[in-house]
Amino acid sequence: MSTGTEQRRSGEQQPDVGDLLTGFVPFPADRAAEYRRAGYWTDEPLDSILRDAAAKWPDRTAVIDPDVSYTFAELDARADRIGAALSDRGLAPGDRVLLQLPNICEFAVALFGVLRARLVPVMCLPGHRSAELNHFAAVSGAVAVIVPDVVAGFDYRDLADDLVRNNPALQHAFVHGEPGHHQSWRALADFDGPLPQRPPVDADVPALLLVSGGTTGLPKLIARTHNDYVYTARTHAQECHMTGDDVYLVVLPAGHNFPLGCPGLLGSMTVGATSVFTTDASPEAAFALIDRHRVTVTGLVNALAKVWTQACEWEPVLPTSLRVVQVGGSRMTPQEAEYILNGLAPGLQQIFGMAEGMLNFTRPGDPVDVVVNTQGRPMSPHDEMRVVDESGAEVPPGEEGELLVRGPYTLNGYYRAEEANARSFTPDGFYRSGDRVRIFADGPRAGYVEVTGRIKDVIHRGGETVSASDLEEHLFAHPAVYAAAAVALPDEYLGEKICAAVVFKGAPITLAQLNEFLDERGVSSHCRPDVLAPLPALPKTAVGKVDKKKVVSQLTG
Ligand code: OOB
Repeated sequence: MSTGTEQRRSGEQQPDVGDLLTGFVPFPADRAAEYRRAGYWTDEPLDSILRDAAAKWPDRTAVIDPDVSYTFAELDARADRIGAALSDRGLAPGDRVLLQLPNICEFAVALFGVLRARLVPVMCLPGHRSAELNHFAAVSGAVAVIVPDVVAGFDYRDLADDLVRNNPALQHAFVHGEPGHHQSWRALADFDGPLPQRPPVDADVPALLLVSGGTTGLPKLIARTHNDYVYTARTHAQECHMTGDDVYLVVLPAGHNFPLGCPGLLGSMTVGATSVFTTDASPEAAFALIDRHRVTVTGLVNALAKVWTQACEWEPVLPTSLRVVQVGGSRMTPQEAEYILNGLAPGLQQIFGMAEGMLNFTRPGDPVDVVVNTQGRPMSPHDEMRVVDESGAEVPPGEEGELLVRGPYTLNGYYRAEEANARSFTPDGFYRSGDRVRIFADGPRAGYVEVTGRIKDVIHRGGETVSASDLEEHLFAHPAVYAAAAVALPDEYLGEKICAAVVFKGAPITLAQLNEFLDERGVSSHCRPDVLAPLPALPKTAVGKVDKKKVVSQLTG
């Protein structure tokens, strides 16, 4: 099990990973030793999750989509075949591969196939387009891309052409479906040859690259090590009391940290649970699937959880087998949490997570007050959290500030991003999350976190700084409001003016009516919207969070 450690200890040569470690910031040796001592890091390669599941539960169903299903043994064998084929094509250990498949079983085959070949997948989302993909290719130096042919009217083969044209290192484009002039996935899947024999994996090197979830600028790459990601998936599944009787629905894009490893697909595998893939998140389709496969657990972003809850009022088939829904990704008010808890499933688990690592979540059995009013507590006893003010000094217990984190599965630096790293980390290695939080100091919520907004999500109106999330909470309290985003629009006199972009449940109200309501709630006059923009829906990011950058660009043309 601990081959990686032994190698480091004996000073033997590290297994070859090409240039993978260039621009990777490893865990410092003292903390790494501590995490190993505590038993968190087990020096197992990430793909051992599937190898072990196939050994323990060969005949159990691992993955299901509308077209196929594979047992753990079948998935394992398919991954080996893809791994062998990719190695045969000349892809070498440590090489990066952009992986952009939709939520289908082949996603799992590709992920594990890439890992079996000792390659490092870059986990792209189906919603990413040329700007993001070219950025990921350039930063990671990827040598290959795996895409579907056409999904939802978008031809990913054209995207592959674009990538090959712009990135000299990117030599291979594999297409699942009709390959056109690219290499076919089918040929890889049919390959009949052995996986090359290789020295053991060093579990302290990156296993995969996740993309950051920020909505400002292009996403950054986050190298997650074998040790930290195996620990995340396994521990999260345990902490959620998942068992082999559970069935997990992968409905958010599978390459996102949440449905992938929190506990998601990988966590499910660690306990022998089945994962069901779907590309259709509509309540009608999802409820039918949940019913058919008796799905017990799923992870949703806030906006989707609300849509599903609302649909429970009229859909003929209800998701009655759901034991718990995990909701995370963006701020959720207590009213929204209550709405979801009362309308969608008997259990709600709030998750405050990030691709960078750190996970907080409410636990099974937590009192309703905690489940509704907090975003949970840290996954690991070794997670270190500091809440600081603008000067970097820790605030008194229970007060708000920026969350800084460090721990056994939180990154120590973005991949190949020295400049961002100088800003995003403290000298003693804490990640500056940019999230505004409070950690409750006493009472039943003690030790639990409340996310109150983003540090930088403020509107500079005249000389005042207005918190967008505070205003959103007030907007949301109005009975006519279904969803709202407070954004800054440029203004000649004020610098920025406050715009409330609002989706109404029914007939819209006027700005004057809205401001009268805010006045009654005691919202000071400089914090009230100057403009009201009723919208049919708020634009979303690739994973389905409200995309404020897009809200602004929609409104400013
Ligand atoms: C998840 O990961 P990312 O990387 O897409 O986004 C992380 C950011 C956090 O820094 C925070 O700003 C926000 O998304 N966030 C939340 C939240 N969960 C995430 N803000 C308020 N309340 C929450 N519950 O979004 C993610 C990763 C793993 C599990 C769940 C979510």
